[in-house]
Amino acid sequence: FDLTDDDTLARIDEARRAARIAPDQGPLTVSDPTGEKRAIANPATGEVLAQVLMADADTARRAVADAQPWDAPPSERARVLHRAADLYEDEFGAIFALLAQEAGKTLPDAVGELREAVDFLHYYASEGEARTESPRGVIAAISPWNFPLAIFTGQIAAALMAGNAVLAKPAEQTPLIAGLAVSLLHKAGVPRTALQFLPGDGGTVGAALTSDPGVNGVVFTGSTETARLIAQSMAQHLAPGAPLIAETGGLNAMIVDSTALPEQAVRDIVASSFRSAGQRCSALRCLYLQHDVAPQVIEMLTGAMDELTVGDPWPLSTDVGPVIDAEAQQGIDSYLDARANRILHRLDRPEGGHFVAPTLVQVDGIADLDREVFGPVLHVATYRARDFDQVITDVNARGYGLTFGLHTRIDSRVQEVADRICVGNTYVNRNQIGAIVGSQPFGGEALSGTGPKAGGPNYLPRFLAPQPAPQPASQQD
Ligand code: TXE
Repeated sequence: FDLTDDDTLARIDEARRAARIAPDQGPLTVSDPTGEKRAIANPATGEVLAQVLMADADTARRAVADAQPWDAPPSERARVLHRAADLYEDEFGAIFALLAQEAGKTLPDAVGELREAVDFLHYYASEGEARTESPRGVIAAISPWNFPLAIFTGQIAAALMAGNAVLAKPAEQTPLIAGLAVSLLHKAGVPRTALQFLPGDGGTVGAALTSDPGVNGVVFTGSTETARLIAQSMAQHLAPGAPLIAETGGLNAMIVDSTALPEQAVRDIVASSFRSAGQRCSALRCLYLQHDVAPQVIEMLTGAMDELTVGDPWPLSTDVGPVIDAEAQQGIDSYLDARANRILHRLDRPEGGHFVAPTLVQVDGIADLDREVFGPVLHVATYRARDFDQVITDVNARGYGLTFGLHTRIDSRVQEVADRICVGNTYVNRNQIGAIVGSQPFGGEALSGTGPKAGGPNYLPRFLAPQPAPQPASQQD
């Protein structure tokens, strides 16, 4: 989608206006599902989009009992997933409408997300076609709301392509877009017993899945705290060896040194911190500016922030949409209230909706960040040239390991950072934004995840049963 082309924009607008939301979508496969309805509201306007039946623990247990691995040759599974990718593209209007209305995504973010979901389907289909190992069996896929299509689809596509049965539990906030994805996968030919859809609460459906001995592995993306709970539950209830493939949060830093090109750095800082309203696990949270360029960069940065339009993500002019819900908004507000005397710059907040205005907060360093603030809040520290090594040490010591950015024109510094920084993804002189399926696999280290990286060659094999160790050749005389 070329968003600079007026005809394309008109076509998108017409398609998303025509999209109809299924009013009461719920679990798609279990017969007579039980649970309670939940109102799903647009985070920018408060408008209720649908009442969705959220599965309960009993429904989740019945889904596990019904699950059957996808017993088709890999070439057939690949064909179906490629076809699903085509169906996703055909449904762009409904997908963009839901990404805006349910998840608060601007159109450029929604386009990027659809692209990523489609790429995951094609990539895992191609990666898995030649694999002959057996599936693990039944995989629970538990996903967050911030990439409700791309992460949701990526997890499912890898697990399905390996031949597993998948129980897909989307985040509480985004069951509509996830339900649309599952219905497109079914339409493409994924059997309903191999892909079941279980919208529901983490503490009930998520917990029921991760403690059901019928589950053979869990793929999870979300917060580090939830990953810990899931690991504990699996250790207690699942067979030994059932894998947990987890991608979790980050406290991502960037260094801008005095040789960096300031215009480029500022453009990348704004994109890395405020795009998707800062609700990306890869987002820049702590910016280190070399002391002598700090005043200039901060002035340019506050100027660039003033150019951002914050508001309902539906109009094309919006750069920063809402955060996901009232709880997220209140959490960020109280975090900022407690740091009111350290705020360097803050935009105005639009009326209504769950908006948080992009904000700069002064800190001494990453050690001051006591948690991941999942919103458009950027912390800024300065450092002196002689302390460069210490900055890297501090970032590593903070314990997360997802992304790191560096703006410099000194080649030896790039190598030094690459050798020392402990993160999954490093970005040099460009914006620190997520994955490119197939060419830039994405995933974290330490508190940020277990690996392997999504969108890379080591991911899908984790969904296959380990091969028995080769027997030593017997001695024959
Ligand atoms: O997470 P939560 P959220 C991270 C990001 C941030 C978080 C935001 O850094 O920290 O995700 O997503 C379910 N047993 N990443 O707030 O609350 C819950 O219902 C089983 C990292 O949604 O952890 C939801 O479906 N499941 C990233 C899912 O877990 C439970 C990319 C996530 O919820 C549960 C995107 C329980 N006890 C976001 N409790 C990356 N590293 O790639 C909750 N859930």
